[in-house]
Amino acid sequence: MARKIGRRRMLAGFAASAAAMPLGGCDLFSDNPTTRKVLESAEALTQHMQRLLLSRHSLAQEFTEADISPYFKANGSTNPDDPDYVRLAQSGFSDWRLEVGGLAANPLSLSLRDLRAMPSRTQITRHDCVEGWSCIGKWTGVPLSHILERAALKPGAEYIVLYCADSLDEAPGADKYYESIDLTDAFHPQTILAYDMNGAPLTVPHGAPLRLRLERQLGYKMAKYIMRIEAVQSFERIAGGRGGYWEDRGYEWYAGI
Ligand SMILES: Nc1nc2c(c(=O)[nH]1)N[C@H]1C(S)=C(S)[C@@H](COP(=O)(O)O)O[C@H]1N2
Ligand SMILES: [Mo]
Repeated sequence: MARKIGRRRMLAGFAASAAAMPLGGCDLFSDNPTTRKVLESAEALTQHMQRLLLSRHSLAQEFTEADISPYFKANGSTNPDDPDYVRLAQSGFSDWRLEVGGLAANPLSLSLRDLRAMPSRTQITRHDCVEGWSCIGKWTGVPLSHILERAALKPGAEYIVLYCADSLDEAPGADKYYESIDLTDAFHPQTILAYDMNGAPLTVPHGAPLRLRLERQLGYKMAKYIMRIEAVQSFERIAGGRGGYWEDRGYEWYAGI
């Protein structure tokens, strides 16, 4: 009991001091360096606590066929207009290849048929979007660990970057969608490159021909329309330098749930 009150007091104290901070509402995600530091250290703490409390390797909850959502919302890009992508989609992705490179001793170029011939994993999981909706779906694909083992990562590789075909920004030459994850998440058993959803090939709205499933993090981490993956030591010099399309626009890099 004493503990509960202590915690409540602490939270009340935190709320009071947060309220006292000289912030206009919209400053929260602005360039205010103090704000950024506070947010970044809070993010680091969340990541650290989650990994202490739940093991780095614990599994996200899996569901049954009966739990699958009858309607699964499609979000973000749902129909990329990139000319190369449109051409690949028109021929049923028969000419599409997943390029695997960067810090890899054995770079790969894999067709959908190659991926479908690899070991697969199927999982029924809940997708949580940062916007506040969730849907349950069944996903089948190749464990990313299998591909990375085949590619033989070189020493120094710390992150896997996933490059997508689409952009959410219509300006010519705009940044394309991309994401990055660390090797702990890349080798997690539920981290798969999915080509099937609910027992059928992935549709364009949901990321055809290949999308990431990363079940311990929020939806925006799960890159759709993947064209290329790269092992890197740092993502500082890629696009905005924060490790993802939405991260470059203020979202957290580690979006643990
Ligand atoms: N390439 C790409 N991947 C993306 C997005 C996007 O716009 N482009 N949106 C993200 C967001 S915010 C979510 S919630 C999920 C949506 O996946 P869904 O369309 O299958 O629901 O994809 C994520 N991956
Ligand atoms: Mo999302």
